[in-house]
Amino acid sequence: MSLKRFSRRQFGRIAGWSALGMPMLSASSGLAQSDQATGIRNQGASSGFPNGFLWGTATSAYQVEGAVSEDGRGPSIWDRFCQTPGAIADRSNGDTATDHYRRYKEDIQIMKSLGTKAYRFSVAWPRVFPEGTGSPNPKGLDFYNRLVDELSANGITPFATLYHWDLPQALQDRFGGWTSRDTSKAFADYAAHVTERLSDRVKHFFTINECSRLVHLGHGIGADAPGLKLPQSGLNQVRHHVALGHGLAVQAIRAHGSAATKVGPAENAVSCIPAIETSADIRAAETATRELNAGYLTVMMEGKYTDAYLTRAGRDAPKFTAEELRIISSPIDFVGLNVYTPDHYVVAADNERGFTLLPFPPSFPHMQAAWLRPGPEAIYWVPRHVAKLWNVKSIYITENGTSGSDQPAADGTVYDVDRIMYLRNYLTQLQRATSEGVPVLGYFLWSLMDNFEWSDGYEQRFGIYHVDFDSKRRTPKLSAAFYRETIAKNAVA
Ligand code: GBH
Repeated sequence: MSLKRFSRRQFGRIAGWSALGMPMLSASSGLAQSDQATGIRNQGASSGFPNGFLWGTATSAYQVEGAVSEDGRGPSIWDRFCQTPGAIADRSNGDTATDHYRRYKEDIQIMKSLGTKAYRFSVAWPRVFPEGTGSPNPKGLDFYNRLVDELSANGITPFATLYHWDLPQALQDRFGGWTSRDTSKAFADYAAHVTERLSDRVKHFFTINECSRLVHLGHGIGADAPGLKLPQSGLNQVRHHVALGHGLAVQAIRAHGSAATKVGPAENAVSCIPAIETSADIRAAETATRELNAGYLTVMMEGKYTDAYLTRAGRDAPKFTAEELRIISSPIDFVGLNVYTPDHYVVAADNERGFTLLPFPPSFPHMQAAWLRPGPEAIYWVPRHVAKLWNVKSIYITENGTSGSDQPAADGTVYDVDRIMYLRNYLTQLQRATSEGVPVLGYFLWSLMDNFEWSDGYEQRFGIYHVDFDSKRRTPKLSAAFYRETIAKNAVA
């Protein structure tokens, strides 16, 4: 559907742009505009993204839905974790979040007003199986049926993530969650159930969001649910079970989905950036990418743990079978990559590993969140490394974005030029990637709107729409206008 079908007033009202006082777009803005006087071309064809590049936004169930006791949903490990004193910065939880469960229609109009053609959401396992396994709760899937139908009716393609960290608490209690391979199997059964019912309309499924974070923060340092601090051997075993869960789910989705169903992971790969663009540093960064993701993307793509990974783990290495490695490396259709920050700048080195990871100097800048160092070239290098290392032909950027200080100005608007700075630089690097042939097919901005930011509660706002968490009112930030303009031009605005 084109923007032209709305009158300016209608469009402004739906999108909330009038509140922002934003001038509306000219009718067809796909073309390069040039300054008559200077002849300088602004955003010419050479700066554009490929035709059909898929622009979207992303959210996850526990971060936006709220309605945690509605329609038979069972508790998740995040409901429980939020009750732990000191776990959440502002002592909040996702009980109401952004109330997306009830306001999804309004949110879909927001997506539409941005011009996005795709939406990545996650399915809450405890809505579908309140006890994790056993009898499904039909009302749980009803919500996703309504959501998917409403998206389709508005010309927005649904991309579903099956696990964005909200494990049914019952599985934590029964099996110790991901410390047991019973959870990997339960995940596959749940994945089969969901794909059987949604894959007539949903063609793209992501298995697990960011294995690395749920393993390390959830089971290593205890900063995320379930809040465990396992010894290295236990942690390595959890990592293996999570990878196994991914592989079993890939097989279940293939077996139960309609013919056109496509599946892949959504991973926050450890990002390794060549310090200087020399062939030696680039090679070193590739090697580092393969090694530092050994328990995640590398084993999924290669079906084996690298020798260096197993040697380093020594006696703490995970226990696994050859059959499990085959399952973990079941063929996938695409790789989803969440890219936020450069994890390491890398130089070539004459050592056993072939690389050295450089420390970040204290003056290296960061965004509102201390962990989020802006390094726009990460979104160029991560997909390039993944495409090159494993000959991947289809990549989606499944998340990218930043939190900001986001203080509304006197007129109520958030003029988030910090977020615009961040997005503009990352998208410029992404455009470099696509123009060089790195096969990135689409981009999902994190996030559509401010939401429950895990252990940071509501203190970190990642949305391009501001949410007033009392009234749940959504208001576009200036970055929403930036994104809308970028989408309309199919080039960085
Ligand atoms: C993603 O994680 C998540 O998928 C998404 O749900 C989340 O809202 C979004 O990004 C924004 O955070 O221990 O303090 O050093 C992002 C990757 C990697 C970010 C680990 C936080 C550690 C923070 N995360 N990182 S800290």
